[in-house]
Amino acid sequence: MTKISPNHPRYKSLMIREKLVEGFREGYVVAQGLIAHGRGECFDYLIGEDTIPPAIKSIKAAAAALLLAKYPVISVNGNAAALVPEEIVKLAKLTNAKIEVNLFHRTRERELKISNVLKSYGADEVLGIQEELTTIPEIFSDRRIVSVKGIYIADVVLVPLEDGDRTEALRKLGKTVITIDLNPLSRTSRAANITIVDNIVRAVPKLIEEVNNLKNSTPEELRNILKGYDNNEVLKEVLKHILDRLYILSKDLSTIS
Ligand code: PTJ
Repeated sequence: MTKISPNHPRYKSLMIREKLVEGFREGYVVAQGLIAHGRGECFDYLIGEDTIPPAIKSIKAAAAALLLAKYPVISVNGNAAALVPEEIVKLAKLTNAKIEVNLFHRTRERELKISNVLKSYGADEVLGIQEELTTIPEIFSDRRIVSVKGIYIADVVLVPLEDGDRTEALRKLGKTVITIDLNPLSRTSRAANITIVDNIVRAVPKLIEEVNNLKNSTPEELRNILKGYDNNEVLKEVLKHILDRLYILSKDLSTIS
């Protein structure tokens, strides 16, 4: 790992990159994942590299949906495994969710490596590896291959850093789809029921916190949170946040931290 001084002004961001590069060297992050992260970083700059108010609304709705779910599943790809493996395992335990490895660039070797990473952080079971698999319709990538014990029967699926195709297909199957995606304009962001526009490294710990806050709420209270949530409105708020921020910066660049 490259040695980065904690005094470097972009220390946090550089450390996130290092985790992905490490995953790439270990063979479970794909090169395309590094490019995808670069796109994410660009949007992170635009929102101000912080969890913004619309994302907090989405995190609350996501926590409510996970707590109400009968069969929640967290889908994990290479980038998610590199950036938040411990937090994914923690969130799964808290919400009784299954963890399933589901890859766009699917290889047996990567599946096994990702499963081992998650197990090293305490996951008891990782689906998508050796149990029976099936396919879901209308997806033109290997992401159509899902576990019959996981995504196939899930009612709520958390799919961080996803591609639009599968989000749309999962919605058509009647599932509630939660995503984490820094790009508020992506097809996934627009197709999901709940989109958390935030960096996965900030969003998952905050989601864990919110699940802990809400875990003693009644189903009625949780349903009310979901009733009051409108994903389109949230995405518009994100765009407005970016516009306002850029407007302020266009007047005075010194306000950037
Ligand atoms: O591990 P695999 O084989 O399943 O492949 C994973 C990648 C990420 C390569 C694959 O899913 C892919 O190509 O994804 P996309 O279509 O590039 O979409 C990734 C989305 O995640 C983009 O909209 C990015 O802006 C966003 N993104 C990237 N890094 C982060 C992020 N969102 C939140 N947090 C991040 N750190």
